[in-house]
Amino acid sequence: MRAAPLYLDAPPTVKRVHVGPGRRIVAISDIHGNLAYLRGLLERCALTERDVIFFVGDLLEKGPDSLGTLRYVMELARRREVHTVCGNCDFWQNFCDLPEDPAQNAFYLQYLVGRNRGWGDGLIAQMLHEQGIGICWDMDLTAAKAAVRDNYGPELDFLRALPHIIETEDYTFVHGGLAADRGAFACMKMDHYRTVARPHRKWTVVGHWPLVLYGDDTVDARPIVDRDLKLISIDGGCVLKDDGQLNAFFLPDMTWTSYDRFPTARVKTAQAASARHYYIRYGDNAVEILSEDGDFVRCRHIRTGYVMDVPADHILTREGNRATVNDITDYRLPLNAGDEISVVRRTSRGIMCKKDGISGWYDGQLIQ
Ligand SMILES: [Mn+2]
Repeated sequence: MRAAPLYLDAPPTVKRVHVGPGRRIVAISDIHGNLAYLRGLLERCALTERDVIFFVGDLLEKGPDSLGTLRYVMELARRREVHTVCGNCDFWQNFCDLPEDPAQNAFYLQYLVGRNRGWGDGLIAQMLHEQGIGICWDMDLTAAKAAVRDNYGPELDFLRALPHIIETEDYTFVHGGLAADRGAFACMKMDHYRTVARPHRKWTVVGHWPLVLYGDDTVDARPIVDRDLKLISIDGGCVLKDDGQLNAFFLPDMTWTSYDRFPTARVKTAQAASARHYYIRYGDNAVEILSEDGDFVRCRHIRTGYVMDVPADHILTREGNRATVNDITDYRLPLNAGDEISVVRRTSRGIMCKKDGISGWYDGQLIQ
């Protein structure tokens, strides 16, 4: 396939897919290079020959293995019916396909050397490592582009062919949201789409915006089915959130399953939900540190004034008593004795855990 750069304000490309009756659709979004989660999730889906898989964008970036994930999805698409929409982290053909431009080169250099602002090596960096090409500020980007172009033809072709929107008889799949008049990039990177979307004629499945960010005072990664908007939002925060999960949503049944890496255990004693709790999250995470006590710090959330004890290693940046913190809640999960939880982390003040997609704390002992 010849060079086909994606221009961000170009109209989105639409692919039409005929699914036919009686088949199960499996929708998965935002894998972000987490191949282990994808494998674990697909195992949990118990796929049959008649299933159709729709990847709803952001296969790549931020997670540990973008190249491996891309190759895995390409291989899966040879064996099964698989359709993939392009997410805002997926159009890396542009590294090779865009005309030479100093500003663009500066962006790619920053991305490569800065390891995607600290998230880690992404697709192009992995390809360059595989080719033995060093990444540094004075690297030869023209030579690097040629090496990627020459050695990754099938991978680049796969990315070039990704549509931004897929329409079936009954459903629409788009990574961010529908904004055709604003161009392809807007459809891929539509933040908090559910808060701006208008009702859809057809059920529309989106990823991109981690579900937990729609939550108010709890951390809830379960898919949202909004019947007024006919909108299904499925990004479980895989990779982006420390305790995130990869969701698979099944149509037409409107059921789902999920996968994460955390071991499960049963709780010995019941506990009631905390009466008051809050979720400090990305984008609204400025706090004042009030006091420090061992491996916890007492923080006051600047915008709301809410006071919460936070594990000290959740501090992302700090200047004096002002800090930003990684996503954290103080929600005490309502649990019955014998309930199964996923153990995210043990701390000196209880267990950070999840139950049925909701994150919180458990104060008691686990059944050994
Ligand atoms: Mn995205």
